[in-house]
Amino acid sequence: MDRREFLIAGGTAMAAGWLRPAFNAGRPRPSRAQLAWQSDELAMFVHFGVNTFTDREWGDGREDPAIFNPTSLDARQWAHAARVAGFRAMILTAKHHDGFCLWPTATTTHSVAHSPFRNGTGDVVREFVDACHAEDLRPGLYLSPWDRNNPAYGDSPRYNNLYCDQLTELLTRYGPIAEMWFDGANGEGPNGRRQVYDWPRIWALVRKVQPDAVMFSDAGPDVRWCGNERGTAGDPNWSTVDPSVVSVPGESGPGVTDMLQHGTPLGMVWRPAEVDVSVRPGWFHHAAEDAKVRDVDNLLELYHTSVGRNAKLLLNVPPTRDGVLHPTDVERLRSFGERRTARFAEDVARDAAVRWHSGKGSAAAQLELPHVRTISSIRLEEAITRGQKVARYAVYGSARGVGDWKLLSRGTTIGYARIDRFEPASVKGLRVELDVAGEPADPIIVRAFA
Ligand code: FUL
Repeated sequence: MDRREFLIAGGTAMAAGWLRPAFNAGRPRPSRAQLAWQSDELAMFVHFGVNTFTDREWGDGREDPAIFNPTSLDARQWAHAARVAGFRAMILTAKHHDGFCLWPTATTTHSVAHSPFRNGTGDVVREFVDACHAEDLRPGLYLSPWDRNNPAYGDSPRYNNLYCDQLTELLTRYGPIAEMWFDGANGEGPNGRRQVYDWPRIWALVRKVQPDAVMFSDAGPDVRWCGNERGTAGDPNWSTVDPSVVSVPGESGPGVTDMLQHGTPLGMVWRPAEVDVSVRPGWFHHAAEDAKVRDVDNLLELYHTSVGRNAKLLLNVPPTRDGVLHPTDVERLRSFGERRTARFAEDVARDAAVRWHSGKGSAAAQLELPHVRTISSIRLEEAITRGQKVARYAVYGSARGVGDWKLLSRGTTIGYARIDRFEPASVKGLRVELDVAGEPADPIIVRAFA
């Protein structure tokens, strides 16, 4: 534990009326896999498939595999661009709603094996996973349950078997998969029938074959959708949920979006939020959107409204028909990485002397910097290995070191990370006041940036 961590004990969260009075001893904490997932902070999403060639967002399943022909596919280029920008994981659409499989599956002929790609001997999932390893990224896969091509879809037991066979192929052929990504889309199949997915079976299969993978969906079970595709986690954002609010992916109902956005204060299950958003208007590449790639300011904003709000950012960057990322997207990724690195390069509170106070109903950390510094941003971190506790906080700065405190920012939850920006202020002293619920508080980390 470094010097900037300190214990804040005995605070209360009574001011926050929506909190229950105290944590119980069994409060949820992240698993090893959930911790690893969150500390990636940034993952890149890769939407690629027949839609790339038809210029559509949702294929109807009647695409001819012959259209899939990325002549210069280079997964290493995707992975390198992600790595350079500071991303630590990457997730590929192994199968989207159109049912076209990017790996040579035994379950259907609707796959790369029946396309001109590498003369029918190609395997995009393999190239993707190899590229992840080469660039030190953790691989994840999206296997859409909705399948508009497969004739078994809608014959629920039959399709569930086939879907589990597809999952088994993906989870047994390619080594460790860090994240399995599921959505709740559940439209009609080619025969007009609706499918009833067997989620307990699907989840149990993943858990059994790859116990270290996290599973994403509206209903987790390990990490949850943040409730929108705009790139913003809720504020507050608890990593805990009441799992009865959304028990299967795709469920709608009162309170669902609210819960996905904010979590449940002191909820009984640890299920942190993932923010999926595209760098372009669409999820798949469309040449018509080449001038609509988010700029660097916009990407930094996304970083603040996701990672800076206790969530993970899953930023989609779709390859073109050639099978490479567009130069504009590559450039934006690189600048995003550079701007972030420059912004957070020097933690001016690193050598601060830290004192902490705790008493009945209040807890505060006080830092004294070696010199007066101008700061405009602060990053707070809870020790989430012991759960999430802070319900409210306020940050004050003092130009003299102590006394004459001026409010710099205030907010609700912290969790893994909370990043605030404010008008530049000259400070020698920093004071962070916390409301924690009930029990003794745990170490928090305070970082400050120019
Ligand atoms: C949704 C899909 O319907 C979209 O096409 C996209 O893949 C998005 C990330 O998830 O459920």
